[in-house]
Amino acid sequence: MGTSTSEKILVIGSSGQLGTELVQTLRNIYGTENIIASDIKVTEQAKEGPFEVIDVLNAVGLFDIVKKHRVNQVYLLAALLSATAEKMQKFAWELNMNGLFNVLDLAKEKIIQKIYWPSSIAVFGPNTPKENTSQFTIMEPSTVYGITKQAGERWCEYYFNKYNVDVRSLRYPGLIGWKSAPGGGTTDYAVHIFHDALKTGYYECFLSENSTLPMMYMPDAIKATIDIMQADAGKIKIRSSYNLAGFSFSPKEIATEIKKHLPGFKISYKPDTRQQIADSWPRSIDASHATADWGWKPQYNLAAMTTDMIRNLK
Ligand code: AKB
Repeated sequence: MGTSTSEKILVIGSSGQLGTELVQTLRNIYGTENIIASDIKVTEQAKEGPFEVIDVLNAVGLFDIVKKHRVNQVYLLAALLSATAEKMQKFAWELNMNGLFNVLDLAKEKIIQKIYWPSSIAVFGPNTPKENTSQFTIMEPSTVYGITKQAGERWCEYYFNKYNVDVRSLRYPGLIGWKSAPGGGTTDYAVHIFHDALKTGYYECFLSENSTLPMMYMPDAIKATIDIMQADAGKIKIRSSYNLAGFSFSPKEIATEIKKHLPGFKISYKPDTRQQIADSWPRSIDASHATADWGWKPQYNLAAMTTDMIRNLK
């Protein structure tokens, strides 16, 4: 499958929650041989197509792989997420920032032509207005992860303005999918809840029942990512990162939705350190700039996502 293309795309951190599905979609669009998956160690993905072991902190190793495959686009997904970054603060800064610099510098030197780099709702903080949070507002993130994403956004914009680097970015909400497991995030509960509901009929949630957060179903996240990367450069008016919205819900609301499919399902709440992170983030996001600039429109809501998750996980 695939169309003939001049694109050679390297996905760094390809075996994670987003990368697993993104690589499959990119391969369907551009052809398996044109998508090089890569991670810090060999994973099952190595059996499915081109795969390289890459430590994004090793700039020379990264350059060698880019040259070897004549890569012209990089999707940089390797990062520590919010909960893990709180436990490994200095390493999170090193990985999330220096990894980005190594890729931005490849584009500055015109070795690659285009970069995708994910940001997050974690760029917002406790002083940010919580409802329908706008693109341009108070940010002041209070987590290590949020600080790295905020700084990263500024650097992306700087490299675009100063060196004309074509870098594109989205502020993902919590991502929910059935094909791959999340790792180290605060929104991970929204995936775990489905697995436990189907396996044991019970889930103990690490956030409190009314912690409403912005979320998105994976097919929408993949579509947004491909859409922004395929848009004409002139349409990308924001070179820090775009707000992106799917739908918002609390643990109580998703539990109620799951009960419509699995009436015996039970949930209890035992908030841990991740509660403080969730409390610092917006409850809903205004994505009107993404809609106006490159046509963003989500397909899924809470009910449609829940039905699809249960159908597939069953
Ligand atoms: C996390 O919870 O850390 C991530 C995110 C919202 O960026 N899913």
